Amino acid sequence: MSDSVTTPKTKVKTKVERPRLHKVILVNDDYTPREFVVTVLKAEFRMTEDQAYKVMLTAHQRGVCVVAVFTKDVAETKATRATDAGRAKGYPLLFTTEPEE
Ligand code: TYC
Repeated sequence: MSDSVTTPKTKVKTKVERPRLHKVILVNDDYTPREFVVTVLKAEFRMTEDQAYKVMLTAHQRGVCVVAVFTKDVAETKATRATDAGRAKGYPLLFTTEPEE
């Protein structure tokens, strides 16, 4: 055995990043009653009446409104549950998700 010293060819660089957060977006439609949208926002996103009303109104006026941000799994679960709550009543209410920049 020789006494040769070897230099590692690769460097291990540890990189820890926060998981990207995902936005839950409320999409406006012409059929879901305003009050029902508010009820769903309060139930699924733990909003107060005031907060829920403002989000509903923003979506109503602008077409969409960001409801909140969560990790991917939580955002997708909440968006699905909230959309299903509308579907159960026959409404086209829609919540989508998208990654934050
Ligand atoms: N535009 C609906 C109405 O006039 C109310 C509404 C608001 C529906 C926001 C969906 O995301 C929504 N009854």
